[in-house]
Amino acid sequence: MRDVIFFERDPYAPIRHAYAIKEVLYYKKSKYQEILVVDTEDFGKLLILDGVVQLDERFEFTYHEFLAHVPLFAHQNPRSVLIIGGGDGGTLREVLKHKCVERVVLVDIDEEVIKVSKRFFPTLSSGFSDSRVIVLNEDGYEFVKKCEAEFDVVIVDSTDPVGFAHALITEDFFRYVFRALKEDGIYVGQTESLYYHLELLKKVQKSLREVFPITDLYAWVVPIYAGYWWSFSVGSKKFNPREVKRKVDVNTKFYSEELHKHCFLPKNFYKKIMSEEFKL
Ligand code: AG3
Repeated sequence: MRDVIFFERDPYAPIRHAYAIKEVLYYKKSKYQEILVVDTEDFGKLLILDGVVQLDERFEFTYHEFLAHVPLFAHQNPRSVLIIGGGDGGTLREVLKHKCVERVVLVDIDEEVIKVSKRFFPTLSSGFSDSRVIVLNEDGYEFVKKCEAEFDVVIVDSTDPVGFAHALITEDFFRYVFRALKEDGIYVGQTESLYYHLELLKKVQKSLREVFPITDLYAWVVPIYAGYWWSFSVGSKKFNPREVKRKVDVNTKFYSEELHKHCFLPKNFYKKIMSEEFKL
């Protein structure tokens, strides 16, 4: 069985991952994308959108824990959280671990992804039944445009920022996010690989600097994403995102106060790789 191979079709990475698969469990073209679920020998099930692996059951925690807990613990008292994308529920599951969170609005354009996750990924989608959660299937960009001083934390858990997800890394979008946040709010978004997408990352950081008084960058290793060293960009109105503001009382595999501090890029290194002259 080990010679049935799925080749990832990741058009934004100069390398292709190949997975030994056991079974194709689901395939459908939704209104927005091609959805594929396969079972593998080594990673458990994979969720694949338009040929790009979004998550695997074995290592998804590496991405979801850092995407969610870093901005939430950098905030003193996050009560209202917006997740854009994240239809698989992984980020939602982590956000809901915070007892102070009273309301989470999850806006994913594609309701099929949520349905598929409920069916094949129960360990990720468990949070959808929590009474604090409101799910909307609409365009995240358009949704944010309508919000004003509503959220403590905004998390963008999008597919690669191309196609319909590209709008989510524009300066216009960041201006709407800024307005949607309360006066001490924090934004975080997944911003691709530090190695392969550095130029894109620099552009995102530049746009964030135009909008937010505090911007920063952290990264963690996500073993299934090409480039591995995955970046998360932060825009903050008041809090220094490098500091942990509350007792870390959530149950996680990796995330901890120690790793919170560790995952931010050392200041001089951050400055160096963000400078225009620096190329990889
Ligand atoms: N969000 C997508 C991360 C980007 C993956 N890109 C890639 N491998 N080229 C993940 C969704 C999980 N909630």
